[in-house]
Amino acid sequence: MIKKIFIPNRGEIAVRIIRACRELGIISVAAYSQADRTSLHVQIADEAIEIGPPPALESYLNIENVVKAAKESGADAIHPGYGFLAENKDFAAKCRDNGLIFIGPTPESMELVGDKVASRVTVQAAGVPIIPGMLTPQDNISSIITEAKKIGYPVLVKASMGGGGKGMQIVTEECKLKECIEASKRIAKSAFGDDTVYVEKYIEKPRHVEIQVIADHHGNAVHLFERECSIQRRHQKVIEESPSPAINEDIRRKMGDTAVRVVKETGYTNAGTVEFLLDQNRNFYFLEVNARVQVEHPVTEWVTGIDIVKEQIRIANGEPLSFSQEQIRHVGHAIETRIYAEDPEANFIPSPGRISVLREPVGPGIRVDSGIYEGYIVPSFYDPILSKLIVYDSTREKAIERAYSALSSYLIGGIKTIIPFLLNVLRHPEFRSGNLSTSFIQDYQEELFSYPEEEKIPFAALAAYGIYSSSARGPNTPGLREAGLPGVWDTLGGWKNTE
Ligand code: MV4
Repeated sequence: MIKKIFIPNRGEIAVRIIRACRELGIISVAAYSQADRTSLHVQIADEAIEIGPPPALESYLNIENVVKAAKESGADAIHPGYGFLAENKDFAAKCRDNGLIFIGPTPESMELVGDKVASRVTVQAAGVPIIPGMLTPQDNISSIITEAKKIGYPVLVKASMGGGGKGMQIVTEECKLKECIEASKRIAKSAFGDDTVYVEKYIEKPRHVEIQVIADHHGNAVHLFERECSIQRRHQKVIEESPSPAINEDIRRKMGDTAVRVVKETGYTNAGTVEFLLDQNRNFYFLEVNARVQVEHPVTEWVTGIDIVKEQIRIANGEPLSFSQEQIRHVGHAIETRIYAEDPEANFIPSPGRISVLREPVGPGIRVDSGIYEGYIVPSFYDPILSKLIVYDSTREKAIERAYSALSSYLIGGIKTIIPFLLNVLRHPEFRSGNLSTSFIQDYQEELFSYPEEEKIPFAALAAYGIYSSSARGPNTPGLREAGLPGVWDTLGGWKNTE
């Protein structure tokens, strides 16, 4: 029985895991780098252990330091969260070798699904639809040219070890293929140390639709329906939702069943995500498996009522799934907007610094998974995600309105965030009509990257609020109300007071 969980992660996901531990009566141990000594997850965990200097390679990514600290803490399990070591098979193996339960898949299944070529061969053999193209990469250029002719243009050249689209080259005619292959090889060699490439049919304006799956160690595997994740900027998701406006019950069932087949064929256990591309004719193609809990898991939790992190812990405890496929329903609509500390008016450069004012939205159908607090200093060493706003309502239209309203009242002062950009997406007519694709942001960048002056909360109001909010200035600072003035919050909407 797991009694203490070590969490070598940070920010909102560490806070999220700590909350699940608390609800299960399990002691949580926060691992933190020297840069995170004052972070929220360190403050709310039952215990905390420093694991190294600020650079991730010397702390959150340092397998020796993490395993050593986990053993010293007396933990019997490790929840890796997402990012850092979450999909590192050597780390998962090291945990097992040191008698620590890794809350995630086995190292063997992690290795299989982590190898994009091997996993494509495995799932194709099981009848899972993959993108038409080369099943296994060939090294000589002439075989790639022959294959491209068979596939038919446009084709896409991809790096075998690629991730996040690095090295991808769209080729519309044969005369361009050779130079594109060479370009892709150069990029792949420098980025991944491996210049193996392959070619497949280019799917124009696809949607990214993924299926949440979860499997125990007793042969049970289920899916928790889909998430639409097409709103991405440079392969970074910014808005996710469930259900997808693009699929009906028939496609939902087929994609879900296919995802479960992938899980069973690869021997995958615990929570994972099977990614698909959906083309404009609603055909879906297997992309890859993400062997971790995803940033966007809360949208699935809301429409199914299932706590995915708790279920992960139960499975790691050797328990069977708490539900059968027949018992899982999806009701309503959930939308997640990721709040990044980036300046959308300066090409999304990171915006670290002190949060002088924080008012997180509250109200019916509003969840904020947050890793920040008023007065917190956002460090510059790590991924700039601050929090996630997840809203729920009975229909997509209502959920969009709720997301827009909640986001409009989400106040983070002292640093820049992408909230103005997210508001632009939420009010864009093509988003509201559900016409999404992975090129959405690129297609509408003119409108999405423009920020009308009249819509900005005047800095004076923020500064005034900074005076007003006692937590930012000490208990005796006169507030606006005490001075007989309407507080900025009297005029802008409902907030939870973080004091
Ligand atoms: C594709 C594609 C179109 N056709 N493959 C991008 C990174 C990796 N996840 C796979 N990606 C794509 N593969 C074919 N044959 C378009 C993309 C793609 C994409 C996919 C999912 C989410 C966002 C994307 C953004 C750009 C391109």
